Amino acid sequence: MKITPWFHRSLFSLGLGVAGLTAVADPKPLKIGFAQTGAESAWRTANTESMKSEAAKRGIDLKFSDGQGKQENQIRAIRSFVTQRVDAIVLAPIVETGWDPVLREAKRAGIPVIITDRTIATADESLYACFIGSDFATEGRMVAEWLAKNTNGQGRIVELQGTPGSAPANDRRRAFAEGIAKYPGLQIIDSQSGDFRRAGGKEVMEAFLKKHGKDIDIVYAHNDDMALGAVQAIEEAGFKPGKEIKIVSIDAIREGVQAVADGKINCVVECNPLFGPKVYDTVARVLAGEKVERKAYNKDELFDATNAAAALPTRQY
Ligand code: GZL
Repeated sequence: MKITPWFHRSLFSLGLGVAGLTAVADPKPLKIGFAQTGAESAWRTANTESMKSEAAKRGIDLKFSDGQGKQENQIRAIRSFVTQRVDAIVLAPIVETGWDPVLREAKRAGIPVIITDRTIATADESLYACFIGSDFATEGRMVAEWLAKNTNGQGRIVELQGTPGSAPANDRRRAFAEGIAKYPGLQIIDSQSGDFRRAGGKEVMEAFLKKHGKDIDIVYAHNDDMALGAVQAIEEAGFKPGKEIKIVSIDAIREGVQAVADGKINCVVECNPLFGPKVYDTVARVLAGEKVERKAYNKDELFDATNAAAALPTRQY
């Protein structure tokens, strides 16, 4: 039976070394393996920065792996963390499915797993301790409601989807479609993945403009990087983004909120990436054997012309 590290550390921190009440060296730093999705967007960069800087602040020995957008790289990283006998594993899963076998290996090794950022689909809930991230379905609904209110329920929509198979792409697509279903005047006329990348958003928008031209009233982008790529494509095609073609998006990265203040994007719903502190607090509680909430959702707010400029000075990512 693996003695949980908290037991080691609390003894050391209380100065109760193996030989009883003797002065002992600092406890071994907590060793955490973090399998990050990749580096596809400004959101991801901010999330990585939050995880790395907070680990440094807390003296955590963070084993960081950049999955470079491939699930097999993340699975390989988790196996390596198990071999290194880390105290806990944090996974930001690029896609929803295919995790059970490697998470079973971590479970057999007695290493707790925290899922962050994107959810996974599994029948075996014991494979991970909890989820920390945003509620993508709520984000999709918030964008749909804003559109219904600000376009009196009329408009032909093209959709820039996120990474195929990822929870944010699946949930944002489904919830948005459900949200606009009540308004028959709001129709999605085309939908394609830009893989959450700025270049992807630009390329797909260029193709949409060639195919649909002036028939496009609205762009729904699953993240700001693709929305900003679409802004570029729309301007290069001679249209006015935010005016002739409305744009709504999710993430609320600084550049996205700035584009709202500049009138080029009409609405962004926040998806806060700065949850490093929350992750490490939760890891400590899990290692201490505490019961933690199964899903801990971050608070997300909406920015449009009424509040974007005022929000800019305090935006942290
Ligand atoms: C959402 C996150 C998504 C962001 C994108 O939590 O997984 O991936 O919306 C990022 O910007 O690439």
